[in-house]
Amino acid sequence: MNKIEKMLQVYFIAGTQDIVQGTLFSVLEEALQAGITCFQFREKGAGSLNDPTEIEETAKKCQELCQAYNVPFLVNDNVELALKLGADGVHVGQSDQEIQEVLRLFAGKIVGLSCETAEHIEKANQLTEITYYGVGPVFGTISKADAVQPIGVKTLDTYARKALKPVVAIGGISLDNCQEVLATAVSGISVISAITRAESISQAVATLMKKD
Ligand code: TZP
Ligand code: MG
Repeated sequence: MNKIEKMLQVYFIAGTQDIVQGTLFSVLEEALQAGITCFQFREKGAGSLNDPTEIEETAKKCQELCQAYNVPFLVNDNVELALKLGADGVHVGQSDQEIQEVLRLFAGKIVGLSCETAEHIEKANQLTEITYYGVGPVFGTISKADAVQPIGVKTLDTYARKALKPVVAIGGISLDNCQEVLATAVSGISVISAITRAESISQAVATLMKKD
């Protein structure tokens, strides 16, 4: 397993809108203590913060927590914020800022791209600088209102085999279904609710961890 594959093992994504118990910081700290391998700050959707200063301060505090645990800190979509904070990288979707431009701005840093179709994977395969692909949604999700139709584990496996970069699976992954996801060609799993809504964050992280 290389460094990027290791980073993708238990990839936690969250913003303040995802928190049902405690605060984003308390949940993130507990997840870091439990051994998450990457964190993406994603302040987005219903209930998310609007004030840019508040968003920046929240992101900065998350970044400091990640630094204390030596875990990569990535920012979703907001390229400007990621650059301002000196984040370890950025994760963008197909309809966010043009990927070629993002790669130019984040040369030498981590750049993740969401891929939902075989065409997305084929196009991404032509851009050697992309670090990893986020593929899904694998299952139905409660955390993204505009998520596209789930692809299921079989298609996930097909896409992960087509991919020339490590793949992290996303969307509706739970403690009950994670083993079938881990049995595919993915390097790891990314989750929001499986951690933010966990009864025990430490047990959740341990269950989601791919055994090597
Ligand atoms: N992109 C595709 S599904 C999704 C995102 C950000 C949400 C994943 O959240 P959950 O709670 O792990 O299904
Ligand atoms: Mg996006």
